[in-house]
Amino acid sequence: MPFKTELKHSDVTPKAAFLNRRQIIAGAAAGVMAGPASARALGDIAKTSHGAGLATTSLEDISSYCNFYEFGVGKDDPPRNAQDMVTVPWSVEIAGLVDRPGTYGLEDILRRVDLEERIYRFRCVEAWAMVIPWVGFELNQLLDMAGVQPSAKYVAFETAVLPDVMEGISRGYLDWPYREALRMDEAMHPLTLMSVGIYGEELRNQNGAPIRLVVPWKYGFKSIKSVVKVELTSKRPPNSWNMQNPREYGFYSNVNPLVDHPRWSQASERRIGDGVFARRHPTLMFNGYGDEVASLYAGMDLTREF
Ligand SMILES: Nc1nc2c(c(=O)[nH]1)N[C@H]1C(S)=C(S)[C@@H](COP(=O)(O)O)O[C@H]1N2
Ligand SMILES: [Mo]
Repeated sequence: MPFKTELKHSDVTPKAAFLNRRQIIAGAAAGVMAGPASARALGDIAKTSHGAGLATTSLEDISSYCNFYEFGVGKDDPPRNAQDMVTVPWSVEIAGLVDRPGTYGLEDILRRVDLEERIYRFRCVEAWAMVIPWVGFELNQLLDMAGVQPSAKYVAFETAVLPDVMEGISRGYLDWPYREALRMDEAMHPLTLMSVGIYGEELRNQNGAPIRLVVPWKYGFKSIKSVVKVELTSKRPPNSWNMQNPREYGFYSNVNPLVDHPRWSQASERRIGDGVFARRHPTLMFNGYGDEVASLYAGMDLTREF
């Protein structure tokens, strides 16, 4: 667990403030409180050294240039269309090969995990990139809470299906719910986060409120938003983009400059916020996290298992 010591911080106030805020909201008329107008600060979370030195993308860009197909296919559709999604209260069902299956309330989860801020590179399969200061906790903490059984080999995730507020649900470009999955070693890896905030604020709806996955060495579509279900399985689960177009989107989706998308190069990327005419940057193998994760794929042919 290479980041554990590096990331330890003793300030527990922010978490308490965050929990308290969610409870107050839950007790009030939730719908009235939802939306970006309320500041929804997570509190004064201590910065860690993870990602120090990377220039972060502005919150303005992170929250206005989004992919969240439940709310439309345009980058500016989610910020416009996601605001009616009610995220308090929220719970996550944990099912399948675990000792303690059940429905876990988000407040309960947050009370039991270590919240941290980590700055990660984020790379979309469409060859744009950001640097995002996430607030979250390691997925392995949630899995330990549920008690993973030895027969579990994969972790599957599902996004909420809310047809009343998600205009994309009635349209057929993806088979809902949005689904993603990780191999067990990927899911247990200390880099893999469940995020609940960005820049010290609760996640905005368009970024996957109130809880989403973040897997920084993989293309962005693996980082599934607004998660309501986590299922431990023995067989490899389907994932939405692979179901939609298996030729273009694989299961692993590791960032790899040497394996092009069938319709465009992955050798370079555009940084959101740089302006359209700015110089492109070379794509880094595993999005720059190779030292931490390359060993997970030793012996695999990454041009076939893309
Ligand atoms: N449920 C759901 N999760 C999703 C998506 C989506 O359409 N639906 N899009 C994915 C893609 S393609 C990307 S690049 C990231 C974008 O995250 P961001 O908008 O917070 O930057 O979310 C991922 N998670
Ligand atoms: Mo993406």
